[in-house]
Amino acid sequence: MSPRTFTLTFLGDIMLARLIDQLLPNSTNTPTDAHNAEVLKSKNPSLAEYTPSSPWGTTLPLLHSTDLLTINLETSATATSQAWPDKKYNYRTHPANIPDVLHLARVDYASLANNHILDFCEEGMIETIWTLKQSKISFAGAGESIDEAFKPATLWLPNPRRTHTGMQQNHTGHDDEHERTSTPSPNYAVHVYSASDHPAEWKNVPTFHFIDYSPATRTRVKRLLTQSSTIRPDTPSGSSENSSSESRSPALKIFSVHWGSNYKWTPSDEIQSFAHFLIDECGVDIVHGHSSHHVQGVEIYKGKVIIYGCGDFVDDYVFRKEFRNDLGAAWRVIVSEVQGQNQSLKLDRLEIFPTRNKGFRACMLDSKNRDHGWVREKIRELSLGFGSDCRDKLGVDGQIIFDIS
Ligand SMILES: *[C@@H]1O[C@H](CO)[C@@H](O)[C@H](O)[C@H]1NC(C)=O
Ligand SMILES: *[C@@H]1O[C@H](CO)[C@@H](O)[C@H](O)[C@H]1NC(C)=O
Ligand SMILES: *[C@@H]1O[C@H](CO)[C@@H](O)[C@H](O)[C@H]1NC(C)=O
Ligand SMILES: CC(=O)N[C@H]1CO[C@H](CO)[C@@H](O)[C@@H]1O
Repeated sequence: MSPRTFTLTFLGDIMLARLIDQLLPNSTNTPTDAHNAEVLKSKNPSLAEYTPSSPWGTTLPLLHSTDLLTINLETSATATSQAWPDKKYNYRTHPANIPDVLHLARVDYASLANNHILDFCEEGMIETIWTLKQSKISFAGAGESIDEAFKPATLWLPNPRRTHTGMQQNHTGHDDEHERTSTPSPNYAVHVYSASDHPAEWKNVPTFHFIDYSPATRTRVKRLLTQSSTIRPDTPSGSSENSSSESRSPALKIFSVHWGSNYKWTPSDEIQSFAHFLIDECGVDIVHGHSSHHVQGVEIYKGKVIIYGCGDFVDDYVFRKEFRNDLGAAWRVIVSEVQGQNQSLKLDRLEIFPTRNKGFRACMLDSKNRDHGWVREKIRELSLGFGSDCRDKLGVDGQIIFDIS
């Protein structure tokens, strides 16, 4: 039997508040935004047809073809109106938008450790969490309890939530249907943690996973990632293994992290050092970094991958030409089974699909498009700063490819 491969797709900020909240069918009661949205719609009639699938623009076929989809949810989802005081931007989207919008893209996991989850105080955070629970979307980074905020979410490959087989077979021409159906294939557990290094003010909220770059954080994070690394008993239905799953480590550990200053091309030394620490000492396989609002570089490090900044995927932010914060990407990691070994996956490559947020919609960029070239050049230049280079040739779908192992 040829080894199975799986794909995991990572997106940066999904910001559904303010104008996007007003354009969606369910909106919070925010008169200024409502007025601004009306003005925009009168100038741009196509916005009148904005639906829950609109934020995903033309990216849905790509998102639907992945085995696991992880996003940073850059807003609270609440109808409460008690805003966190003295904060410049307080984001909320109507909770009724969450199941519609996130299910349309088949989001599996939403990272909640970011600088907006508490924008409408703890009440707004709790409502966001209930909304995700009701929508059956996994999360970490904030919770109703400390445990829920800090412990990882457990996801599975193949993904039991996908209606298709949830895997891409590598058709080498000699794969054997009979063998595949008679031998039960293992399920692989994937743990996803989330944390944020800002705002500093929220470090005292016990159910918000705050990190800094101190030795104390390292000690705590290492304990968390190495001690909670056994699989929780919420195994998917149809999973045949039992006793062994209790003590076994997950096949992949993902650390989703909202870090660094906005609008900086290069992460600080302490961020890079922390990323290496996550891989060297905590067993992390994929670092999913976000917050910068524009793409940053990639570092291939000891057979693992660090995405320092995904860029924004969809939002209503002011356009800054210098940073091209309208450009982003879908980041897809391809993993494959290690033959001859049990319960083990290795990272094969990272594929980056450049996107542009246009009219509050994420759109795939064609490889002939100038903006595609811009993203490609930027990621290449920034990644070379970490000693990591992509292939000269794009993939068949125009994706930028970094080989991992
Ligand atoms: C959300 O919007 C839809 C369509 O306008 C409406 O039918 C539904 O009642 C709204 N839900 C809530 C909770 O307001
Ligand atoms: C399929 O597997 C072969 C051999 O392991 C490898 O050379 C090839 O690149 C794989 N193809 C894809 C699409 O992953
Ligand atoms: C794989 O699992 C089987 C049955 O549990 C065991 O006999 C075998 O030694 C394992 N192989 C490796 C390489 O761990
Ligand atoms: C397939 C398998 O591992 N079955 C085990 C499930 O757990 C019970 C009790 O711990 C074992 O007796 C089975 O062998």
